[in-house]
Amino acid sequence: MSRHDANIAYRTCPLCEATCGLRIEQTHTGTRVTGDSRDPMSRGYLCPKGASLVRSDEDRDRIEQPLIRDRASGERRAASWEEAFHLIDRALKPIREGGDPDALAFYYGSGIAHTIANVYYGLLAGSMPTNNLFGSSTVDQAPKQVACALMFGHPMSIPIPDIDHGDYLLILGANPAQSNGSLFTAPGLANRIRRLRQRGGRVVVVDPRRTDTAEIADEHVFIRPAGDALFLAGMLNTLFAEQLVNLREATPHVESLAELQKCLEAFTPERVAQACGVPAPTIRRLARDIAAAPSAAVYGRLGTTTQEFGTLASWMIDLVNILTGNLDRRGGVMFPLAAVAQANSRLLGRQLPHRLFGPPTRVRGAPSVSIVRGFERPAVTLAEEIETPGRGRIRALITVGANPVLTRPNSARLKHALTSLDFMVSIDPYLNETTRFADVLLPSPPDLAKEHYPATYMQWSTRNQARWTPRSRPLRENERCDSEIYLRLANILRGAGADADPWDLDQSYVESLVDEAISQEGHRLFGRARDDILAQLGPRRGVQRILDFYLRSGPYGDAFESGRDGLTFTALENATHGIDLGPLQPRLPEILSTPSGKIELAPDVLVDDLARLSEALDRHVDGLLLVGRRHMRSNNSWMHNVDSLMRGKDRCTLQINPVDAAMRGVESGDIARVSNDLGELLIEVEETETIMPGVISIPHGFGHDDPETRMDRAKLRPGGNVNLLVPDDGCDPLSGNAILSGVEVEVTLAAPVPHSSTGS
Ligand SMILES: Nc1nc2c(c(=O)[nH]1)N[C@H]1C(S)=C(S)[C@@H](COP(=O)(O)OP(=O)(O)OC[C@H]3O[C@@H](n4cnc5c(=O)[nH]c(N)nc54)[C@H](O)[C@@H]3O)O[C@H]1N2
Ligand SMILES: Nc1nc2c(c(=O)[nH]1)N[C@H]1C(S)=C(S)[C@@H](COP(=O)(O)OP(=O)(O)OC[C@H]3O[C@@H](n4cnc5c(=O)[nH]c(N)nc54)[C@H](O)[C@@H]3O)O[C@H]1N2
Ligand code: SF4
Ligand SMILES: [Mo]
Repeated sequence: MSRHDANIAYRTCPLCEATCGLRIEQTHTGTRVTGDSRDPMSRGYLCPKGASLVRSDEDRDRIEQPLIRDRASGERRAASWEEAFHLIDRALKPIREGGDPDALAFYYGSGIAHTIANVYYGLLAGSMPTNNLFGSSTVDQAPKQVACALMFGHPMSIPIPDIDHGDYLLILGANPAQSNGSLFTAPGLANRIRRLRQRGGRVVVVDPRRTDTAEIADEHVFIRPAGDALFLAGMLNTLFAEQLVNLREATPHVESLAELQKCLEAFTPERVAQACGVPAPTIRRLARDIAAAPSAAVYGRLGTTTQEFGTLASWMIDLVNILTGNLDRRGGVMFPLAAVAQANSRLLGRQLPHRLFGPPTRVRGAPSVSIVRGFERPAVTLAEEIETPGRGRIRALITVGANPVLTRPNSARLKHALTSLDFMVSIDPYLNETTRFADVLLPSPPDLAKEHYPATYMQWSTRNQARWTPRSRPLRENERCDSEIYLRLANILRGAGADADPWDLDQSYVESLVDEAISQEGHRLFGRARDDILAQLGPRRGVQRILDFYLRSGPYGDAFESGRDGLTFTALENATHGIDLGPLQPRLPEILSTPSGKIELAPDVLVDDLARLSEALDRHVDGLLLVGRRHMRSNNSWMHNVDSLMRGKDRCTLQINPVDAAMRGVESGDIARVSNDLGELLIEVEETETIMPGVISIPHGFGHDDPETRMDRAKLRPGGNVNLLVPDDGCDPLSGNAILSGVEVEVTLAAPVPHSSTGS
């Protein structure tokens, strides 16, 4: 089928990390979205969100042109793009010229990775001299990136399960049957898990909830929230004690094995069992099973990172992979090699040791970490950096694809802090709980009007592939492409003004990419003529030209050498269903860029943090511990305005074990009050045996009761905002990541279910 069939468009679904191939067909009854059966990765798989992409795009509550808010009256009005950009320029001038660069802050949300223009130009706009760079990375995966940077040298060097060839998979704190996977691009992950088992393999899920993923696994093991590092330490201890360590191919590449063994000596399975909630014999058995499996992979995700021992747990997950000889090995965990901007490859130049830690934050001295680009400050420190007077106080904020009022801990505090800003700009298609504080809201266009390439997620894909998505429809008169929005904003921030040509900045950006490559020893383009490369990049501009540059200079590219085979943007453009670049291949030692050039098994900062872990061994908890969950039909705080996804029963419920429910006098259907020192929340009770006693679960992203927003359907079923209960004063001390899991709360009856008094 040609790309140019007027009624059919193919595109990569931008809504989650699975990056499924979609087929979008205009029929006489409307638009139909199905899975692209010829996509080399997803092979026809799609989920209800992908199937609702057109509905989401056509949502009448989406903002179509810039909105300006009048501070005095609070009224909002639609404005032209020109007026909006000129207002931003005027309002930011005193901040830009005030001699305090930290007065300007950025907050990048999860929306950023789903648009290719965000990945390049959004960050370009953010490359200002401010230290106040924030984002959802530090309510999410920062600990994993910090652990991998310390062990392997680069924060993008995250080994992922080679699931299609593996014999054993241990999953901790992830529920891909609902989330479709994260830091692990493998569309239809639940089907891949089923196939692994059909091949005779084994899948074990370790989670305080018996999740949908656990339902399709061989075994489920309950674990206390934040117990993972202790549990994994017990497994590692077993591997050493029972002489099961077998590094296989990694043997010549590791450093500090003896130190590692020593620092884990105290964490015997018997010693950790009580605190992590997993019996010692189970810990030993799982360690033995992994060591004995022909190949095995341990995969941990959100539940293992958004907790007080996030970096330790992330480290230990890969230690189990390494010590059982499963790193960089078929069927184990492997490092992908993406076609575009694989930042950790020596093919793209000498890999210098990565500077991971930046200056600590101003108010509480929390770490800032370089995990994507620039040093990111922990999201949990955003409110205090706005509230606390002095040099460096945030006075202006730019948010991009983010809704931190609902997604960041201590929502009430952030909401209040936002009212004290001098100026706020948001780039987002919705007037939501956060963007309603913006003085100017710039709407990103709907997905079908966007070009796309999932550059970020291909760095964590279980098979190497490349797939380009052209616009499925042209931009409408009022719409501006993301590239233009960011480039104009970047011009303003640089002092070039609202009228400067955005494409001049694009030109100088591409020139800087070429200059960097040709001057970097070891890069495929080292020593090449700048003009020759720029000429070959030809008349394209924007993300297409940047992608052409990265593809051609990347590991599969033609290196701009005539007559040489290799990937180019043109080749990709012609491949309607994408280009399959094959299964993952071993990358040791090419991937390593630590100071020693080896895998650092026992980095000092991690070993030192074990003292904190030891203190958790004897901790006693009185209350219930809160964890989250995700549902296939939701997407963090957004997509709750799409009817087709919101059908069915309420999903924002309090899941509680019947034993705990009985002790607190609540039952299914009651409205419970969930509370702690920080706040309280009223929410419907759902009793279920699938949750561990002592633990409750509430999903995040709800609480759509703010009358100032424009998400009318979401408001009909607002749900409660769990982040009213999650404190922002703590964080994982190594990565600065938020602690979302394991927050202590109490549950009491607020209002009984109407029928309970009649005894039904
Ligand atoms: N308690 C608790 N809190 C959590 C979590 C949890 O599990 N429990 N999960 C955490 C995690 S993992 C994350 S990633 C964060 C997410 O936190 P956020 O990134 O703050 O939240 P999202 O709801 O994903 O916000 C995405 C925003 O992008 C906008 N958007 C959609 N499409 C586009 C587009 O094309 N362009 C632009 N510019 N914007 C777009 C949406 O309207 C929405 O406002 O939440 C975190 N918060
Ligand atoms: N449908 C849908 N898909 C999504 C999203 C969405 O909102 N909806 N969000 C996207 C985003 S931003 C992300 S980051 C990914 C996340 O993808 P996943 O990592 O799969 O996230 P969750 O589905 O929240 O699963 C986390 C699991 O951790 C468990 N857990 C909580 N605390 C602990 C703990 O201390 N230890 C252990 N072992 N487990 C624990 C929870 O019970 C839950 O089952 O999903 C992405 N995909
Ligand atoms: S799984 Fe993710 S990428 Fe695939 S269709 Fe659903 S939302 Fe889109
Ligand atoms: Mo996330």
